[in-house]
Amino acid sequence: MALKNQYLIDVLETVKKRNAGEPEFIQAVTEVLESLEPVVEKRPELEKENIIGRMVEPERMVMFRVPWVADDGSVHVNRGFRCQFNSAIGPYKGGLRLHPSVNASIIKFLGFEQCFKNSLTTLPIGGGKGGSDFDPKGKSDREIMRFCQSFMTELYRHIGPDTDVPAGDIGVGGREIGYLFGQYKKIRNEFTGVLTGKGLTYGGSLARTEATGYGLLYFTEEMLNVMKKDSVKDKTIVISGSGNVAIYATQKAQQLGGKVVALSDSNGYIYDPNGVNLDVVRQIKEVERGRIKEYVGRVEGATYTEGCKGIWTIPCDIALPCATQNEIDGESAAILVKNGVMAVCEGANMPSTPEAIETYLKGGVLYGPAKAANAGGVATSGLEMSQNSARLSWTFEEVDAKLKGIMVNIFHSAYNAAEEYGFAGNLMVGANIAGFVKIADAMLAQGV
Ligand code: NDP
Ligand code: 2IT
Repeated sequence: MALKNQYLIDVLETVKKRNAGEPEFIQAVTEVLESLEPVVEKRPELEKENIIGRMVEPERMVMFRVPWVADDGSVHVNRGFRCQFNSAIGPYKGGLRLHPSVNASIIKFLGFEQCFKNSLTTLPIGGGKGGSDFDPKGKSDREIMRFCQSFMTELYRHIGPDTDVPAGDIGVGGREIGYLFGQYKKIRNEFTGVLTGKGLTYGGSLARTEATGYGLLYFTEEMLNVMKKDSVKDKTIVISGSGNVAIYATQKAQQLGGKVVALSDSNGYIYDPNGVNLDVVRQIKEVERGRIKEYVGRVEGATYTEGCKGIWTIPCDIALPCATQNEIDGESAAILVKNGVMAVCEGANMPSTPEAIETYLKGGVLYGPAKAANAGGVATSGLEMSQNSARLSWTFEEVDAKLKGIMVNIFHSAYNAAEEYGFAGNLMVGANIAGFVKIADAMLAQGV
């Protein structure tokens, strides 16, 4: 889909020039600008006030040194980031990623997408993202703690419960949030909801751990109900990754009667034709922090294959990428379509390349884009913020019911916006537009 609107062409040119060498960021911006063409054509004030030009530039990007001492006494330095992308509709909100691949491009693409995702939730949260190129794999608990303390020793001056509220993402779960929170509290002498995904004994919300995976399935179920008069029940499902999102996507898929036959990590994938045994996966991943290949030694009939891309060659009705960006390319998408996949819903952020998305759309596959489909995590983070502000806590059932309501509503917002702007059935265009409009209106109201 090539841009025709001159204003959008100019904005994209500037983005490419200003962010040369940042392919993921340019990829994320290009997709959104292509979707926004009909809105910009319809609303001339967006160009007059240069809303899009302002939206593609983060409000603030901080980059900092994170020095830490390993158990053997050696001294290491990593690079930390926090990208505060847009605060038009609320304090910056978004996760922290710890992975060796982290760089400015990845943090900016995640921060940019987060703005639209957070807007779709209807909660008052702006967009941001952060992280570091620190590799948590193979590190001891003490090393993780010292790294998190050092990271927060700089980050604390940029965040706050009404300014910027980080949470987890790849490599950041309950353990890391605990260390980060502890350090923030020490430095500021304040007990506040400055992070979400906290433990239940110190302000965390029930159902936040499960929220992204559960939300993904609530979205998928609604999409199948409305667009195919069908459901997750009895479907064969392939899920990539075996971290937080993949595990709770598997749990909810199984509760809805689906059969999850494969999971992966960055080394390879397991295939279990009988349906994966989630208790075994959770023991390996959550308790032992082990590798997914250990599954085959514990469950009869399962096989392991090296290399993570091969997971998309397994025939399935529903594919749920829940690992990382660009994990499904055009070639993998073509195999999924050839094998008769009915729906692809994204638990990970930007897991499909532009070629993959084009392949789904041409192949008539239902496509649930990340910004909409994985918004359940941050939505529940928003609910955690509400509970912290009110100094109370809701039951699991209350939070889960709100999460479900939000995901069903997000599906309909995207579905309706797509229809309104002449792209009926295209949830990517619909989600981008629906997320955009609220932020744009807030920016217009607040002046330049
Ligand atoms: P985890 O760290 O819990 O798990 C990540 C999983 O993805 C692991 O199985 C990991 O394998 C795999 N993975 C990570 N990087 C790569 C890579 N470069 N190539 C192949 N596999 C990889 O993270 P989450 O489950 O929290 O996050 C998964 C995805 O979901 C991410 O894209 C994240 O941005 C997105 N997301 C997360 C939300 C949340 O609330 N946590 C909310 C919304 C989206 P390995 O162990 O080998 O590295
Ligand atoms: O990508 C995401 O939405 C997240 N990692 C969750 C962010 C959050 O603030 O809960």
